[in-house]
Amino acid sequence: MEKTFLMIKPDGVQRQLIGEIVNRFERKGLQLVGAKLMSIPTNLAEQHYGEHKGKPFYDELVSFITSGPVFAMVWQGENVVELTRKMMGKTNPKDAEPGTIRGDYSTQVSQNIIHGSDSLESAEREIALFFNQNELIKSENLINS
Ligand code: DAT
Ligand code: MG
Repeated sequence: MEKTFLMIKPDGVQRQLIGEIVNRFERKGLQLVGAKLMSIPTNLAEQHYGEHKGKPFYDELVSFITSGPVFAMVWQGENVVELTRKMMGKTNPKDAEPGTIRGDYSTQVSQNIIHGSDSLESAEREIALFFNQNELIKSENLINS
């Protein structure tokens, strides 16, 4: 079954939106298979956002994502990468539709509440960066899979 990496960023944690956001994915019928509240060390932030190194917003991005606790999660479901990107909304909350997470809770691209993997390849890479295999629930141990 397909998996993706989702992370509530420091702004979302600080604004106490963890429950609200988790609720959306649960109601949709996706399966949570790993989660932790954590602080991101700078070297992990740099690996996670490596594709953006050299861009004008890179330094701000790394300092923002390390500025406070994040809620890192792995979710599983059919077509979960594309589906959760849709539920998150466009990168810039100004372009994100109402009803999406970014569309509903954010106004600024630099504080857009949530990260989600954008492809199967990045999902695999990001899950491995943030979680050990033994921190994830195996499919055979899920009741409704
Ligand atoms: P996404 O998070 O939708 O995958 P991305 O990978 O292009 O978007 O960028 C990663 C993060 O970087 C994004 O969530 C917010 C920040 N960012 C992107 N473009 C930006 C910009 N033009 N100015 C400031 N921050 C930006
Ligand atoms: Mg991205």
